[in-house]
Order: sequence, then structure tokens, then C-alpha cells
Amino acid sequence: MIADFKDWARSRQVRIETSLQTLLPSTNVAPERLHDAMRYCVLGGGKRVRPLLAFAAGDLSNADEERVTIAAAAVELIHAYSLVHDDLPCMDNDVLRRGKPTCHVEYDEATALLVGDSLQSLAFQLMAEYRLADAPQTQLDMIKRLAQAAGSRGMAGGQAIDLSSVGKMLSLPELEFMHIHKTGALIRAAVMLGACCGNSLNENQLTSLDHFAKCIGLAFQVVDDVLDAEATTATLGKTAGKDADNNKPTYVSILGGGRARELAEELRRDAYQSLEGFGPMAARLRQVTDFIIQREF
Ligand code: GRG
Repeated sequence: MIADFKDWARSRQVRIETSLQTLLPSTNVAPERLHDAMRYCVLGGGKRVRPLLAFAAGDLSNADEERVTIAAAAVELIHAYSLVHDDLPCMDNDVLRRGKPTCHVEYDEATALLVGDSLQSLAFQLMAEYRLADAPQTQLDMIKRLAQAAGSRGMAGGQAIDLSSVGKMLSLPELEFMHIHKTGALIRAAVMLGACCGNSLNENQLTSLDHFAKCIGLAFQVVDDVLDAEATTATLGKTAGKDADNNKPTYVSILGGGRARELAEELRRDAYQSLEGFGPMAARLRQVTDFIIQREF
């Protein structure tokens, strides 16, 4: 019997928070204001879904938790950078994130740009600085995987498609293509990097895990769209109803809320199926999947 999910998740969230506190530059070091802003955007908020996925995936390969923590921190830094840049006036132009004023509101636009740049650089510095895998080639592959996930054929590319789709009617496959990149790529990287910190998985296992990660990446976005349409700003800690206000195509605008929830359930079933070959070692991944589908913010 594995310990309660809430206790496990809490302990991993504390672990990642503590590590990020240490890994981020101190506010006593110049340039103090930039470092202060970086810490403001990363610490003390967020569900830490991507680190939870990395820790849970690490169970499949008996990964060392210290190694997973660094890989998970790197992914979380990239995620935090993406939120800071996404909130800028030239992108989504939002004023509230994680229940606080967004970076450019609290500091200024130039600082927000530099925070994003610096968080992304720090992520790759960590990936190169710490030993994450026994074989150097595995570690290089991990760095490449994260770079691809963050770049123009991953998250940044998905964001470009998102920006160009405002006011347009997308087909379901087009919407899926956008989200596989914008949201899915980094979630997929979190899962695969967590597993790569441990013993090598065989090709079949890697393929199954990658399929699992694709399913939950999409499910995460479907649920995000439902919450954006149905939850309140107070619950979400970010402005609710933004997608409709910005005339953005979403799973809810294309399918309706009910069908979008059904799609999230279908993706959960598909994700569960991909984990069958891993047996009880995938128990945590199943729990994080449930958390992603059932979350309320
Ligand atoms: C600027 C290159 C660049 C990319 C931005 C991820 C992204 C691309 C934009 C975020 C906009 C958004 C709300 C996307 C929907 C899915 C998503 C990533 C939600 C936020 O992630 P959570 O819910 O946030 O994990 P917390 O705050 O819990 O970490």
C-alpha cells in the first residue's frame, strides 16, 4: 500500500520549493532587482504539476530523488519563464498570476523579459552542472530533450500558433496540434526526464511512457480550458474567462463543456492503458493523472 497521495505530493512540493530557493540567485547578489523578480515569479506558488510528474516517472526507473529534483527544477524554471512571458502585454496581457500581480505589473516589462530569459538560462545551467544520469550521453540526450520541448518545435512554437489563432476558428486537429506543442511538450519532457534519471528503460517502455505523457499533456489543457470557462478568478489565481474574452479557440468553444470533460476522461483512460506494462511501479503516475483531471484550479 503506497502512502496517501496528498502527503506524497505535499512532500515533493516542499522538496522542489526548498531546492528552487537554493538554486535561484540570492537577492543579495547583483543585479538584486532582477534576482528579486526571478524569485517572485518562481517561489511560493503553483501546483508544481511538472515536478510531481517527474518524481512519479522516476519511480519507473528507480531514479535517485536528488537527480530528479534537479531535472524537475529545470522544467519548473522553464515553465515559470513561459508564464512570465505569456503574461506580457505583447502576448496575453494579464495582470494576475498565482494570485499575485504578474511580473511586469509588479516590476516592469523589461524586467519581466529578463526574468524569463534568465530562468531559461538557469534551467539549462542546472541540467549541465549536476550529474543527472550515469552515462554522459544520457545526460546530453536529456538536455537536448528539454531544449526541443522549450523551443520553436515545442512550447515556443505552440505559443506562436496560439497567438496567430486569436479570432480564428480552428478544427479539432489544429487545436490539438497547438496544445501538443504549447502545453504538452514541457509536460512530456517532465515525464521523460524524471524517468531518464534512473535505470534505462527499454524501447517499448519509452514508447509507452511517451504516449502516456502525450495523453496527460492534452488532458491537462482540456481541463485548463474547462476551468477557464467555469471556475472563478479567485479559485484559479489568474483571470478566469480570458480565452472567451480574447476570442481564442478552446476545447470548450469547439466541443462545449460537457464533451470537453468527456474528452479529458477518454484521455485519462488512454493514459492509464499506456501504463499497464509498468504495473504497481506506475501507481504514482496514475495518481498524478487523476490529480490533473480532477483539479479545481
Ligand atoms: C511565452 C514561450 C512562451 C510560452 C508560453 C505555457 C504557455 C506558453 C503559456 C501559458 C498560458 C496558459 C494559461 C496555458 C494553459 C496551460 C498552462 C500552461 C497553464 C498554467 O500551468 P499550471 O496550471 O500553472 O501548471 P501553475 O501556476 O500551477 O504552475
